[in-house]
Amino acid sequence: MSSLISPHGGELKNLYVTSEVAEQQKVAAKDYPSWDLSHRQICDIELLLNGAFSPLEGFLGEQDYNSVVEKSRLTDGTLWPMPVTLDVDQGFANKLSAGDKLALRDEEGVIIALLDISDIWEPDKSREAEMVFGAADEAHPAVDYLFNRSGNIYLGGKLTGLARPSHYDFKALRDTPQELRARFEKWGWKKIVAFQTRNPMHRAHQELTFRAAKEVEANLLIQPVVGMTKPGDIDHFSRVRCYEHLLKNYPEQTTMLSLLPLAMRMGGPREAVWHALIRKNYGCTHFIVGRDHAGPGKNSQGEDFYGPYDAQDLMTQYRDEIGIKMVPFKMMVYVEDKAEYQPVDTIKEGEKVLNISGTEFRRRLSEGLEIPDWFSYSEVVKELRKRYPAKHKQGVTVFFTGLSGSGKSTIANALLNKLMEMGDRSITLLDGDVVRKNLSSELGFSKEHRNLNIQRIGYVASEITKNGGIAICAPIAPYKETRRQVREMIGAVGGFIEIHVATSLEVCEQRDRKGLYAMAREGIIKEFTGISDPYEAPENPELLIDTVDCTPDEAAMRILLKLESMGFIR
Ligand code: PPS
Repeated sequence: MSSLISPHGGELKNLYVTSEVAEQQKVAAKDYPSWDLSHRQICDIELLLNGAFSPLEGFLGEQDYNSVVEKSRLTDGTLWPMPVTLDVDQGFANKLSAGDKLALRDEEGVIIALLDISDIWEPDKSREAEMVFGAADEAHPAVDYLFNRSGNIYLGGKLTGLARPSHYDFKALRDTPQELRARFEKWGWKKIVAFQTRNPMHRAHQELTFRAAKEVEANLLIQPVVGMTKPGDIDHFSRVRCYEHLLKNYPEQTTMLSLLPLAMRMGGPREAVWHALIRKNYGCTHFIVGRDHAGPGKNSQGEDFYGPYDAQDLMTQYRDEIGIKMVPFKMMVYVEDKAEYQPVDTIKEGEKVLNISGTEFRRRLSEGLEIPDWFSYSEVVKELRKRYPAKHKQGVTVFFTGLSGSGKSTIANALLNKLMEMGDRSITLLDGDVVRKNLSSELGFSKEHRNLNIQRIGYVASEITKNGGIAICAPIAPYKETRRQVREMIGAVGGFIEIHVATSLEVCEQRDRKGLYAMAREGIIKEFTGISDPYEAPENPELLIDTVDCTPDEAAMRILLKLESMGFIR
């Protein structure tokens, strides 16, 4: 463990021990209790160990935690706005005592660090939510995480770093604070303005960073977050490819791209101060804070959690002690007559301003509509179109539900053939009977087994959908809650349409193609849907079909038209 003092950014912690010591410690650690780190904890630990969270030397103890929550300061008075804590569940904590050593492992089981446990306590999560994020409202991603995903007990203590968390992607763009400081020194960069982002960068962002760098006559560091961002954000793989395209449009040798494996909390003003301190540790002298920095969106009342410039105000409050200068920016808008971007507060009366919101941008991507050059570079748009293809190129699941003998399989088969005839997507049919012969051959018809069966179908369909194919599922799927879960899982990766084949029980029983209803009535088959087991009809299916008044061919055509009207085929 060491500290480094350099002209870039002040004292820097390094919590790693040498590789020889690490090997010895790993052997000893075999006898310690061990904790598998969550993704967020791995992000936090990486930045603790490499000094990006200097002056912290581990996860906060109880007193420091209380002080940070209440005052944005460590107990020694140092400015630190964000609690960085190790949460575990009560059952695990019961086995630990202060003074114990704990081995901390990554997802592959590698010991990343040892924690010398100094504190074990149960935090008041509501107070943390109120004081740090401004509200105990689960619409805030960090509050949701705090209440629903993080453990109830916190462990504090100093860390000893044994191994770097591994990354297999974009290795050339990942730097520790020490490495980045060394690079600045080598390149002769004295003043560095950092830009933080969790979104793809378009022309407005480029103009903003250009202006910031010019204003303070500094080099520019684009340092996007690639750890955890707001749920629903564009994945970092696509974003980094976009940044790489954008980088070509900056003057040579002025700008650098480096990735930050931070787990954001979306904590607005406090998070801005935290981001600034992290950038100071990376050796930057200036930090851009724009509109709604690290904003979490709307609260459960539909109002913004923070004001658009609250983050700038808080940064101003700590101006004299933070050790890095803020470069504040207003929102940039495109002035059509001047064909250039300008801060919104400099627009003169009568000037025509153009803007495409994030929502509108996503709509245009999903409809395959034009995205103008003034908004973004064509290479960036191309990259995003690859990741977010227009609806007619996206995957989709057509999910049938209905009683046994209602006609699901026949219609599904007709639909399969019609789609095959069109020939532009790969199509998979997951028919109820067929699935039960293969994927779910060991399952029966209890509620538990039926749910498992539907979840398996949903999982396979979601993989097909995610990869751009069409999955046609035709199980009975009698339970509403399971269907809802499947819809949610698939909806997150592509299209989902539910079709209720609503042929009545009387008609199904009259047809009794397989003779199962007769056997169910006689009690030979138990738990038979509609007879001795419930069927919960969907309330809002995308389509309802009764096979009494249409042929399989007509039914399949109605589904094709539905898919067309929803944009999934054209
Ligand atoms: S479920 O509830 O969705 O898991 O059912 P599923 O896998 O779609 O059922 C497939 C076929 O199993 C036959 N079968 C039964 N259905 C309902 N209840 C009981 N107890 C039962 N036992 C066997 C039935 O023929 C289903 O086929 P379909 O194609 O729906 O007629």
